[in-house]
Amino acid sequence: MASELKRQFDTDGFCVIENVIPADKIDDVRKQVVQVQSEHAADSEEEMKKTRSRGHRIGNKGVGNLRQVINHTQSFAPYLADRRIMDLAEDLFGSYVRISCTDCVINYPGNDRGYWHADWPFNQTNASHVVAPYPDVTMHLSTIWMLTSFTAENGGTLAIPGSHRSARNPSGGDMEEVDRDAPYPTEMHVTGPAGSVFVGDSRLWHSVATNLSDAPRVAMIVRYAPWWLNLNPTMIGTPEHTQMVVETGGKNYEMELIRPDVYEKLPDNVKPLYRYCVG
Ligand SMILES: O=C(O)CCC(=O)C(=O)O
Repeated sequence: MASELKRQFDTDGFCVIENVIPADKIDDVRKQVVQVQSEHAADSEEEMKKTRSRGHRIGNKGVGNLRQVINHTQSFAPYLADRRIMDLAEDLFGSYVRISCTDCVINYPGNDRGYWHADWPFNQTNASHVVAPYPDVTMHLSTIWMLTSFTAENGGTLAIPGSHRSARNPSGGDMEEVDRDAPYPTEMHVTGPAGSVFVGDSRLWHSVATNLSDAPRVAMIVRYAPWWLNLNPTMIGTPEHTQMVVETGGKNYEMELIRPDVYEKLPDNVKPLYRYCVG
């Protein structure tokens, strides 16, 4: 099983791992995430204005967001170090893996389709990004946690299998042959039952799909990074973030530190993943 996931990941640039959040826990996790998002999203927007940051998902009408959702609910924490995810991460990065993003996203019915992009540090619209052409190396893992089932109808993420091997991506709008806003011939929806986790190479071209159902599609975005990837430009308050994002008036993927009281209560196998960003 583990090697089959790795084979899919290597070939397609992603795989889907089922039952990461057990069936008897998924409803509670989803309810808690939806609740804290509705309670704290406005504060988070205010904070973004104060730090003069423009965030990452602005422009996607109909998508609610809350960054570092783990500061508000830890209901999903027991599953963050799932052995199948960690095996993939450690196979690629070795020891000392870090979690570099724990956000939630809620795609409401009728939300806008997004543009083709790869995730930080490959999204060319971000103030800090790896300049194309990229070497063929997995530098970051993007995972999307399905807190409701993902289907084609409710906007399961659109992905282009194999695109992770490309030395560039269309996010900057400068690839003559690819329109970042248009359907792509080999695009597909990533689907899976609630509790599944999509694990992708952050270079994979993907996009937010429109939710055509009548219920919100709820998910978490969790990223896993090797110790050697410099995350400082994404961390509000660091000199690199100030220099590269605030002073340029740019936008970036951004994260907040984990509160010490939250960190202390995390499961022992999850603490090492956040140890670098407690404050
Ligand atoms: O919510 C989705 O389906 C995709 C999210 C996404 O594109 C991202 O977080 O970069």
